[in-house]
Amino acid sequence: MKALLIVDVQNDFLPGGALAVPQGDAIIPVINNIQQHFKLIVATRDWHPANHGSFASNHDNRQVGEVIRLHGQEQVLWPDHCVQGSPGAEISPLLNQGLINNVIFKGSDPDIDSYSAFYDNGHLKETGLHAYLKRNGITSLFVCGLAADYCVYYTVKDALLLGYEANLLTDATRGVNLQPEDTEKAFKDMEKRGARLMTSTELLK
Ligand code: VGL
Ligand code: ZN
Repeated sequence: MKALLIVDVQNDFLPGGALAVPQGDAIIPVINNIQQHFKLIVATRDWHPANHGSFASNHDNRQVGEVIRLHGQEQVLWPDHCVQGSPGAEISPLLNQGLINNVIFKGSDPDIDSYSAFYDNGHLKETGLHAYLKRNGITSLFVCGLAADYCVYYTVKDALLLGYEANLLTDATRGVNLQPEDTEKAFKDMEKRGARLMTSTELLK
């Protein structure tokens, strides 16, 4: 059984948002177009408290893009984004949400970030996604959303570690590209680890 996993298509990751992914909005019609081909759809939301340790604003003399150690984990510092209850944390109103069966919230612990939809960045706690997918007999995942070089990348890596067949929908994701090649590198690494890269057109064939 297959499922579609829509990662963090939230206002703050879209043009005009606090942590806008270049051309992030281009993926929304692509995702809307494929949803009806899945019987199970799960969305994730980045869901940070205002005091989250990934926000540069919560550290003295630190800039966005710097890497620090946060409770033993390497942590890129970000602008404040997806603050719980804020408009930026809402799923984009342009995304069709009528077919979404479950929403997984992640990143709520101020002490550790959670790029992956399955675990925090230290692999210490599960989000509940794996249990939900198992309960529903899902063995194959089709992953799309934002950002290709962070939350989508970490989600696909964990999906493979957990034994799912992982498919990345390459035209339904975009990257932040703090470094210009980051998305390309993430695509290559996912493929090397066993993910299948395909476009939505190939999926619909
Ligand atoms: C993300 C950076 C910080 C993402 C979330 O959704 O890819 N990236 N928080
Ligand atoms: Zn975040």
